[in-house]
Amino acid sequence: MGSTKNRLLVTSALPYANGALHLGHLAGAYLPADIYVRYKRLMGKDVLFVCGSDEHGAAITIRAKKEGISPKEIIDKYHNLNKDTFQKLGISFDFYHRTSAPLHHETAQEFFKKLLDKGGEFEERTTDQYYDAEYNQFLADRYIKGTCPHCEYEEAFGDQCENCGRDLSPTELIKPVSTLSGKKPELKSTSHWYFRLDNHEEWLRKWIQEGTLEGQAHHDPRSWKKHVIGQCLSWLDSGLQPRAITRDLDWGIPVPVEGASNKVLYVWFDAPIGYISATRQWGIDKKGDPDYWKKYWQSPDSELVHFIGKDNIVFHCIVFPAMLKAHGSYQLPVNVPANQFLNFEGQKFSKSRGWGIEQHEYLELFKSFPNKEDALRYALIRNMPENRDADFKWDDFVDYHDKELADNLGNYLNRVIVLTHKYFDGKCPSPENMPVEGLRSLFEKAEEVGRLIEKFSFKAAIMALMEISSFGNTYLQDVSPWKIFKRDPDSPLIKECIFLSLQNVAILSQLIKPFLPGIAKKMADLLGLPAASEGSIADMFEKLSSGESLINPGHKIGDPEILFAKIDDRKDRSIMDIIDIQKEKLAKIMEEQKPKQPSLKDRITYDDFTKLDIRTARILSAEKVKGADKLLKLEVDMGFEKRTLVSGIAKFFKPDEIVGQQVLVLANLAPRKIRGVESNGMVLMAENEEGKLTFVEPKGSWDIGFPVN
Ligand code: B3M
Ligand code: ZN
Repeated sequence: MGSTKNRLLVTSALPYANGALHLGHLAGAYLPADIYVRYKRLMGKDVLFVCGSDEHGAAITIRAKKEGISPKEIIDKYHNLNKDTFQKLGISFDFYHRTSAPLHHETAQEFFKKLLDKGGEFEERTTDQYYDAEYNQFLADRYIKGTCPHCEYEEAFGDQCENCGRDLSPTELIKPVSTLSGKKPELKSTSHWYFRLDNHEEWLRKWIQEGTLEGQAHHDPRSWKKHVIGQCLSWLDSGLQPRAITRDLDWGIPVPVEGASNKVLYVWFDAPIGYISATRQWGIDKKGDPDYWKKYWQSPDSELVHFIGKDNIVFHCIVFPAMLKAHGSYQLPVNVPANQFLNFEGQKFSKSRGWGIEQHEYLELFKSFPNKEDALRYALIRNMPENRDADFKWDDFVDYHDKELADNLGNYLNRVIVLTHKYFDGKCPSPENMPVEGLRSLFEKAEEVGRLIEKFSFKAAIMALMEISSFGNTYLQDVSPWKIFKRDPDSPLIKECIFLSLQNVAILSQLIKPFLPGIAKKMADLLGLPAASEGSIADMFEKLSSGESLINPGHKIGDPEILFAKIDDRKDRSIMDIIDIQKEKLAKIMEEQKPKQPSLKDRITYDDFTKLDIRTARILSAEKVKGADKLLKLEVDMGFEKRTLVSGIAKFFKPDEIVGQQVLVLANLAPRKIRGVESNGMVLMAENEEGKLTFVEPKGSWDIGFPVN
C-alpha cells in the first residue's frame, strides 16, 4: 500500500504570525496533514512533518504600526500562541520553526544567490511604484487601499480585493490612498528582481497535466485533486509572467546583493524556503547533522507533500516548484492536496465581526469538556472541505459527537467489553476453530480505511471506520449471544462472536489513531493493548493478512468505562450550555446585521404604478455641475432621443468612469431646473444604509429605450 520510497516529508502552510488561527485553518491545512503523517508513521514510514511561523510580509508591519509596537513583539506573541495551540490539538509536528530565525535568513539568501548567480532565472526591472513621501518609503501592495475597479469596493488592497476576491496590482486601484499617511501616494521609480516564471511554463504544464518531469514519470496526476489541477491550468492558460521577488521594505530578509540596502526578499519568496530551513534546523537540533535535511529534500528516495488551503495553490504548485527546479538540487512535491474553505454557520469566518471561533478560544471555552480535542477533530474531519467548501455548525458538532462517536463507536466498544466480562471473565475466549473468513472480512474493511487515507480522502476514511463499528454492532445484534446463552451457555457460537468482536474493536482502536489520538489511547487502555507506536498499523495489516488475531485468547481486557458522555444530555447540560451561549452570540450578530425594518411608503394601486414610464438607457457623457459638489450633469441615450439629466451621484462616481454605463431612467418625470440646468428625467439608483449609491441596470448588455414593467 502506498509508495515505495523510504522517506516522506510533509509540510503544512506556515501561518502568518500576526494573528490567531481559526477552525477553518485547522480543517484546511493542519488536521489533514496530521492524519496523514500519523498514519504514515503507524505504517512504519520515516516521516518528517515540519511547519512554522511566517514572520515577514507587510501584514505584520501594518499591524505593528497600528498597535504602536515592534513587529518582533507581534511575531513572538503569535508564534508562541499558534505553536502551543497546535500542540494542544494534537498536531504532531516534528519541528515548528520560524522565518525570523537566522538559519532561515541564511537559507533564503543562499537560495536567492544561487538563482542569481546561475543567470537567466532573474531579471532586474525598473518600474514606477507608489511611494509615500511623508513616510519616505515605497509602499508594499498591502499598504495601498482604494476602490476596486471590478466591484467598486472601497477598501480594496493593492494586491487583492477582499470583496470580490480578484488579484489586483496597486496601479489598478481607483483613488489609491497610502494606509500610512492617508494621502494619495506618488509614483516613483525603483528597481527589483523578477523571477522569470515565464521560462518555466512549458515543463510546469507537463508536470501538472501529465505528472512527468524531463520525460520521466514523476507522480500520478490522477492522484491530485481536480480543483488543484484546475486552478493550476487556469493560471498556465493565462500565461505565466515574471514575478517581482524583492520589495522596498525595512522588515524581511535583506537582498544579498551589494547596494540593495532597504530591499528585502518578497515574503512569498522566502516563506516556502521556510520548509527547507525548518528541516535544516531539525536535522541540526535532533540529529546533530547539518546535512541531514538533504535526505528529505535532495534524495530521490524521499517524497514531498504540501498541505495547504486553496488560496495558496499557485504558490505551492507553480511558483515554489519552479524555484526548486531552477535551483536544480531539489525534489518536487508528489502531491499538494489543498483543501477548500470551511465556513462557519453559513458565513465566512470574520474576526472583525466576531463570526467564527479561533482554535485557542475553542480550547479555552471547552476546557471542562474531556473530549474537546477529539470531538473537534472528529467534527472537522467528518465535514472536511476536501473538494468543496464546507460549513461548520454547532448542531452538527453535537450530533457528530453524540450520534456517531457516542451512540455508534462508544456504545459498540462498551457492549463488547461488557459481554467479554459477562461470559468470559474479561478474557478473550478461544474459538474452537479460527474464524478465518470472519477475520478476512474484517481485514478487507480495515484496508479500505488505509486506502482512503492514502488518497487524502480523510472524510471518507473516517466514515469507513465508523462503518466498521456499525457493522460490528449489527453483527452482535444478529448473533445475539445473550439469547444463545439462555439456550446453551457453552455454545461455540458465543466464543466465536466475542472473539471476532474483540478483534474488530482492536482494529478500530488501531485505525482511529491517526484521526483521534486521545480516544485511541483510551481505547487501547480499555483493551489492554499498547498505545500508538511506529509501525503498529503496518503490523496489524501484516497479522490480519496472514489470518492471525490481534487479541489472543486469554488476553485480559480492562473494565467497561463510558468513552463518550453525551453533550446533549438532559441531566448534565454543562457542555450544551456553552454551545447555547455561542449560538445566542451568533444570533445577536445576525440580528445586528439585518437591515432595519424600513418604514414603507403608503400603498399604491397597479394603475399608479403604470403611470411611471421607466426606460433602459445609457450614459453618453457626464460632467460636474459648477458650484455643486454632489451633482453630475448627464447626457443619456434613450434610444429614441437624447436627454439631459442632473443626478446627485458626484460623490460616488467620477464623470469619466460612468460613460457607457447602462441605467434605468424615469422618463416621464416633469422637467425641472436644478442649478440652472434643466433635468429631463431621473436616473434610478439603489442606496444602502450608509447612503452609498449604485446603478440599477438590466442584467447583461441590453437594448436601450425599452420599458421596465
Ligand atoms: N503564510 C499564507 C497564508 O497563511 C502564508 C502561507 C505560507 S506557506 C509557505 O495564507
Ligand atoms: Zn472587488
